[in-house]
Amino acid sequence: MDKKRMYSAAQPTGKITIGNYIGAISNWVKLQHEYDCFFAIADMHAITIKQDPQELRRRTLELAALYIACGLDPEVCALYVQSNVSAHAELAWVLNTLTYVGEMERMTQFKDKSRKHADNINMGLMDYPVLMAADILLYQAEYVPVGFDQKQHVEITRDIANRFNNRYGETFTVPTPLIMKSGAKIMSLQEPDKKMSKSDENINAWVSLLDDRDTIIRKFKRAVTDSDNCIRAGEDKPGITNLLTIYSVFRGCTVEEAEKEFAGKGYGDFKLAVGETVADALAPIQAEQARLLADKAYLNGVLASGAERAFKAARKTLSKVYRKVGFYRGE
Ligand code: AQP
Repeated sequence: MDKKRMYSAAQPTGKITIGNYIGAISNWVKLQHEYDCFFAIADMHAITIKQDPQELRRRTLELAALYIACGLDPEVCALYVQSNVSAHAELAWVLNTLTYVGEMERMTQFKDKSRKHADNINMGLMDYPVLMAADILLYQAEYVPVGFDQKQHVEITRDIANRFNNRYGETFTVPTPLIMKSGAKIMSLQEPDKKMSKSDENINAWVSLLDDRDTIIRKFKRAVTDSDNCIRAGEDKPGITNLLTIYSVFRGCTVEEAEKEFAGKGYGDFKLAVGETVADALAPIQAEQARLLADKAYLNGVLASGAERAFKAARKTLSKVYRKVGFYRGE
């Protein structure tokens, strides 16, 4: 039986954090053999915020190397750069005509980013969810593994897909967001009621996959917790809960097991252990990324064949869409 399709992506903006890793990339690695996977580097989404062109190019290649270093196998899944497959932009245009301005204005990420980038509330920022809908629907993906923050965007993708299918006949698979029970929302180390975000200006709020050992340990030592000195998870303890979640993912245990391991210990020892565990787990990923970046020809080859595979799948959907909406293709 054919494998079910899966699509996901991350933006080459800033430094990929352990939030992106836990909420998204590490799950892609686990699921890659079970599904027919397309994983993109979302550079077209990235430019909805001002980017330095040279940096964007550099970060795109770095993210490709990081995907592979984290365990994605380019022989198994299609790894490619979003802008290399023009069908993403083409389908987004059609889907724009089925999307209402009011819906886009209500999107949480749009509201957050408009506040953060008040000097650059561009159409692309508002249209971000429609481009994301195009990304997903092009591949007829059944599942989209994302962190909690992207759930709303997958839901609007479902609405747009249903709207298209109702108006023009069955065309798109309606996708389901795949959100893991644990780790779908890793919180800021400085404000544990806020999502960890790679564009957070406070560098102590996030840990990058590429931070060195000392930096990682220092950031965890500074993590904001609470004053009752009891290591347990709970809604009343967002800081400690976040650290327990991070520890359990990198240690490969459950949160309950982590709670038992640290029962009776102080916060200082606990934070140090979290920092050391994360640093130990990231060291081989960092070494592998550096090794891959030294072989640009290999990375270019991976991205070219990934784009070719993506293009083939995308073209099929786009032709169908163009036919359904009535675009003249020569008769
Ligand atoms: N804190 C998080 N916890 C769990 N998952 C997360 N993701 C992001 N932050 C967390 C998931 O990572 C994937 C890729 O995210 P993205 O690159 O598309 O950007 P984003 O969701 O906007 O993440 P950031 O880090 O907050 O980026 P910036 O600061 O550039 O906006 C997605 O699946 C996301 O859910």
